[in-house]
Amino acid sequence: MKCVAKILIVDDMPENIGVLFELLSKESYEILVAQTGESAIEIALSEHPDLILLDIMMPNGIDGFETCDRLKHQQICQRTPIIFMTALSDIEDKIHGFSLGAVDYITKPFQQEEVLARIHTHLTLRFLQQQLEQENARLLEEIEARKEAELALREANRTLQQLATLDGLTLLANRRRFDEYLQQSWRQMLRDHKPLSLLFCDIDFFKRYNDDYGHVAGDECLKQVAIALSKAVYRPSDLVARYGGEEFIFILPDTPTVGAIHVAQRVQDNVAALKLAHETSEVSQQVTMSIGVSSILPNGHNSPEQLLSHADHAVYLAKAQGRNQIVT
Ligand code: GH3
Ligand code: MG
Ligand code: MG
Ligand code: MG
Repeated sequence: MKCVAKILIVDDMPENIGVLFELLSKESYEILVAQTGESAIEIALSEHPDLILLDIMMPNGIDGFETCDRLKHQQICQRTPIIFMTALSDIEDKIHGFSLGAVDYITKPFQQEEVLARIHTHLTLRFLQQQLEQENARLLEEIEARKEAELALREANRTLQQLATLDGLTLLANRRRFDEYLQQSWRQMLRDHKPLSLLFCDIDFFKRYNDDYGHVAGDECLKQVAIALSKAVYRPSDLVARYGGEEFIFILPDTPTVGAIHVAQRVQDNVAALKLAHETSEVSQQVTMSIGVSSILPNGHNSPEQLLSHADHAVYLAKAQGRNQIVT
């Protein structure tokens, strides 16, 4: 609660102002005065009184009703309590006064104690209302801040989740993401009655590459191969993952064997285009890959594990038959 309330007395008669001034001064209110409606509005807008005592009949300019109406249409005065103090005692005038937004209506001649009591009541109500308004605004701000924090947290969680599905070296999908996506694609192809293909790609003689060029060069080679592999697919539904050390795997939903072989050929072309020297490879003097292709039409009797083991077996055959080749 404010220490000193500011009260604006509006009356055309100096003697009326004098009486009220004396009465209110005793209560140590801060007092402002105006003798016309127009000057009352001006003072109210610049001084923001906590309460206004408003005469109605003022011959020089607008009357109290008009003054009240104009004040209530100003944003800053909208909630300022206005008490009419007037000789007009007709019930119609009282009703009109309240309808314009006044909180009280006191007729002259008035009882001093009653005026003070009413002023005190309305000031208290107004201050309580202000406190509630402030608390409300504070709570709204707090809710906004919480909403923002929640959004940031969700965003951070999403980023974390994405990171948890990536391979740290190549930034391809990792094994975990591969496992998830294989199950998901399997279910989708089962529903759609569409074929699902896998490419299992393994770098030839990569152990020797590491031995010859060092582990750091080996890592660099894996990164470049990963980029070449990503460029071999175009569909958003295709996934390239790092399966393990120098092994990569493609999940190709809605793709039959022929389509999968096409992708495998692009993989070999893209890796060949890297022209990465590999002097001790028995295949060529560059980095090459052996690729196992497997396709399946998911139904109730087969499984993703079968598809995977077929691809694995196909790579094994590719290795056995001389490497740098595609086997289905
Ligand atoms: P093959 O042609 O039969 O596939 O022979 P390989 O040497 O490629 O196969 P093997 O499985 O014997 O060896 C794989 C090698 O890949 C072992 C390791 O030196 C290398 N390797 C696996 N993971 C990484 C890695 O993260 N970084 C590096 N630099 N090398 C890796
Ligand atoms: Mg008057
Ligand atoms: Mg291997
Ligand atoms: Mg290998």
